[in-house]
Amino acid sequence: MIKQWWHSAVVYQVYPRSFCDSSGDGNGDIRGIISKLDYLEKLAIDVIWLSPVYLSPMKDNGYDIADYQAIDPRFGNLDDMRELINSARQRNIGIMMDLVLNHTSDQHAWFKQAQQSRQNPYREYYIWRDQPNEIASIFGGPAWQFDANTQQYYFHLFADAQPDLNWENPNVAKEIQQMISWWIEQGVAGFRLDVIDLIGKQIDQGITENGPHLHPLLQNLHQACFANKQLVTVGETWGATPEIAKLYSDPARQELSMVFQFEHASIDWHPQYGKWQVQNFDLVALKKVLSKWQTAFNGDGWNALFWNNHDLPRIVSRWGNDQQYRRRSAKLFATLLHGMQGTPYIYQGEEIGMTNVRFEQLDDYDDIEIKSSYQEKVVEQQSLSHQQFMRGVYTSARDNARTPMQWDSSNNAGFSQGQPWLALNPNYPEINVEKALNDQHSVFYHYQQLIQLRKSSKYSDTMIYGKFSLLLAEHKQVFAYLRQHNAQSLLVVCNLSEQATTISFDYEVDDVILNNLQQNSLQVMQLEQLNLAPYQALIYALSSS
Ligand code: TEU
Repeated sequence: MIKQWWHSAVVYQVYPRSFCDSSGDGNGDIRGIISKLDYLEKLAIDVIWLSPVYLSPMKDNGYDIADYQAIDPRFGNLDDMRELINSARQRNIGIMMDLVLNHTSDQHAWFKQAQQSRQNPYREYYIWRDQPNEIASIFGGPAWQFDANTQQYYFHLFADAQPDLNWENPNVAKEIQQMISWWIEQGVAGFRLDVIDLIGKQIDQGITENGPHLHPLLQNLHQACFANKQLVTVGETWGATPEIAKLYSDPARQELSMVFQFEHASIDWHPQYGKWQVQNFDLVALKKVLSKWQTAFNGDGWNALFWNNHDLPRIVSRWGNDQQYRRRSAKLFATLLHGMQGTPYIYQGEEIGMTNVRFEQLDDYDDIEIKSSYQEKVVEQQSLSHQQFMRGVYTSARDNARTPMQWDSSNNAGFSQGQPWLALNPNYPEINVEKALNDQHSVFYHYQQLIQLRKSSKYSDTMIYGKFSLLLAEHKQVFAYLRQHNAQSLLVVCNLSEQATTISFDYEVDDVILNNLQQNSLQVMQLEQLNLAPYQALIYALSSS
């Protein structure tokens, strides 16, 4: 495998509206991010994935872009952005921009033009039909909105304020390529491509995901923008199987560096109600899915590793224990993920073990997906009761990840001097960055150690390139695996349960590299009888003899 700089990189996702507000308007901003670069440098991440900061009416928090080459005034301006890129670069941190290429905002100049008349040159930048078909919007309701002025329907896979671009029109690709090249000139390190698996759609055949034009479009994009530039690119692909992921990330095909697959992230979703009614967590199924992805590539693809992002609930609340074992289970999930092969992504607040939130009222939430799904499932179809839906919100809603970052125990957790756009999680006096930094056993320092192990230890090559093999595949509590590279073997052992358990391996320990419990190493040296405490996580170096 040809080594790439991003194989050993760790990415940190910033959701700008909720990260740090320097202006006091209640919204995080770019200068706020600049003020926290020292913190991110201390964590030792390499790349910041910046969720959208472009001009936007914020119907979907910036995933509805009105101008790809302007910064929304809530977040600052282009000078702030350039300063962020430069200040980050001085700390060897690259900026990964979020490209939303499937759709724009209905406030984008292209769409405003397109709405003028059927003859407008921008009309074909979007998708229009006289009659809607049966395709539904991912946010609920039909994917079609009637435009009274021109008497046709336009297509939108997300909110009606997010019209889909028509990628069958070569002018769309051309404009997008110019825009991307402009961002590359500004010095960014790479891109995350939002719902990229939707751009090859064939509406009239009812195909939205993985359409026939998808890979040719990406190859053109690569050639026009990414080739020979040492950028990192990651596609968001909800519909990827390992075979499909290879099409994107096989270096020989020149498309993307890697993709986010969501098989593990939707493993407990209900067949009918999806995330609004989750099913019991099944560890054996999770092990199966993740080890399938770990062993799918042999240099012809690369994994993106993540538990969290701005669309997913907090992992410590989801499959860990965010009460009695919060710190320990947060460290466990970190160990499990960072021990695997691929590029790890950390979502803001994950590194201090931030948890899901429980607001009383639906109105306390902001997310358009919550509102439109409520409208569809509770009000219109009446397939879920209000209480059932609220339970779904508490386990799975996107706002769980979007409450403001908890910096300290002062007013508004040090996030803002003003009125935050979304309420804070009331647990911020207990869970915050200041506390974490003052405690050498905090979740933060566990993440820091994992990053250090990957990037600058004698185990780096094994952490990055080691071959993965799952152990104890059928064990109902323990997730254990080996990573092997040349003569070196690492063993990762995690007890994902509230019960202690004893397991046995036929290996000899050379060293205990990481333990999320404060314990004398001698207590865990004997692998033929290894007693694991609830949520205990360990990484061993094994003897090669
Ligand atoms: O997400 C894609 C997407 O499909 C999500 O909306 C997902 O289905 C949902 O959260 C799970 O229930 C991307 C962005 O990450 C998301 O924030 C945007 O809302 C969406 O695209 C539209 O741009």
